[in-house]
Amino acid sequence: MKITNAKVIVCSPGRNFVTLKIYTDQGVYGLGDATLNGMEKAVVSYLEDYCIPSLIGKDPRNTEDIWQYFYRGVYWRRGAVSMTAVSAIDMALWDIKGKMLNTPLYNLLGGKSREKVMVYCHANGKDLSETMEKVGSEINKGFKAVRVQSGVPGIEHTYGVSKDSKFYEPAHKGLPHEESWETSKYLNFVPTLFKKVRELYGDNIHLLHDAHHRCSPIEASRLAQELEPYHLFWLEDPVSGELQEGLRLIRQHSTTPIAIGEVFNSIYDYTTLITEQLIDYIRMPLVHGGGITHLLKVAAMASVYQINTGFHGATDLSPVNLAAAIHFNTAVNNFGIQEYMPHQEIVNEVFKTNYRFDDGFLTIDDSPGIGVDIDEKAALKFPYSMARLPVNRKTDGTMFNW
Ligand code: CS2
Ligand code: MG
Repeated sequence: MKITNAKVIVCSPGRNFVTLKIYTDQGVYGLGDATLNGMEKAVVSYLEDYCIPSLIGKDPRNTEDIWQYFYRGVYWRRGAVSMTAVSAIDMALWDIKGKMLNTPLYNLLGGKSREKVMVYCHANGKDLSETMEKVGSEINKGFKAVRVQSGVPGIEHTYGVSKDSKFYEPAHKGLPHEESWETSKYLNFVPTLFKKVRELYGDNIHLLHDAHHRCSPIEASRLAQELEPYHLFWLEDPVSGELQEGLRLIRQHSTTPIAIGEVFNSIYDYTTLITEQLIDYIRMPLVHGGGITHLLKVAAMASVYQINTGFHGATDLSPVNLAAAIHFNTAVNNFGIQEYMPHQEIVNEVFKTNYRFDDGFLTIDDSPGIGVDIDEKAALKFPYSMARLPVNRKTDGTMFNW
C-alpha cells in the first residue's frame, strides 16, 4: 500500500482551519487536523514544503515509523509548528488505517472503555452577574462540568470573555491586538467568583478555571489555595509551563487539581510534571501533541502516575481533531474530561461530523477511521483570512503572557 498524494486544505467557515488530506493507491484517503490558531500558514508551508514530498511512496500503515521519520528524522525537532504538522500526518494515517480495516478508530486504541465521554463547556460573562447567568444556562443544557471565566473589575478585557456573549474566539483579523492585564486585581477577584458559583449552583457541578499562564508560581500557589473551599475540578495553566519545576510550589500549598499543557507539543514538556506528580490532567491535544501515536505514549506514562487526560478542545481545533479525541477518550483507561466548545453552525457546511452531544457527554459513531469528512467544494466558499492571537502587556507596559 502506498501514499500517492497529499494536500492541505485551508478554509475559514467562521474561523481558519487547516486540514491535511492524504491519498493512497487503494482509493482510501485520511484527514488530519493541522490548525494552529494564528500560525496557520506556517504549518501549511511546513507540510507542503518539507513533509509532503517525503510522504509520497511511504506505506500509510507504518504509523510508528512514519511518526519517527518526521520526529526523530528531523534535526530541528519539536515546536508547535512542526509538531502540528506531525500530528496532522499521524491523524490522517490512523484515519486511513481505520478505513482500511473497516473499523472506528477507538477499536484500534483498545476498544471501548466507556460508551460516552464527559465534556466541559465554557461559561463567561463581562461581570459577575452575567457570568452567573451563563453558568446557569450551560447547566440547563445538561453540562455536568463548566469552565467559569469572568471579566475582572478594573481590567479592561480579560482572557476568556467573549465580546458578543456567543462564541469566544480569541484570534482577531489582522495583526495582534494588544490587551492589558493586572494579576493583583485578578487574584483578588477569582475566589469571589467561585464562592458565588457554589452559593448559586451548589457542589455537584464540576467547576473549572483557566488562569491562562498568567501567574508566577507563588501567585498560582495563593490562587490554588484560596480556591480550595470551592473544590474545582481543575485550575488550568496556572503558570506558563516552560518552568516545569515551578509547579512544585503550587503542590506544596494546595490540593486544587492542576491541568496544564495545551501549548505543549511533546512528552518532553511533561517529564518532570508527570514523574513528580505536579499535575493531575494532561491538556496537550492530538492536533498539537504529535497525534494519536504520541499521545498514546504520553497517556500511558501519565497513567502510571495516576494522571488523566483533559484534552484542549477550543473552537480553534477542528472537528477532525475533536472526533479523533472522542475516539481516544472512549478507549483509554485514564480519561479525565474533554473540553467541548461547540463549533459555529457554519462549520458544519464544510466538516461532516460523526459525534453527538447529549446531556453533558459526547459520543462517536461507528464510521470507520476518525469518521469526519470535509466538503472541499464548500471549503472553497470560505477562503482563509489572516487572524492573529492577541499580545498582552501588564498595565505598566511590560510584555506579558497572553
Ligand atoms: C483556552 C483556549 O480553551 C482553552 O483552554 O486556553 O481558548 C486558547 O486560549 C485558544 O485555544 C488559543 O487559540
Ligand atoms: Mg486553556
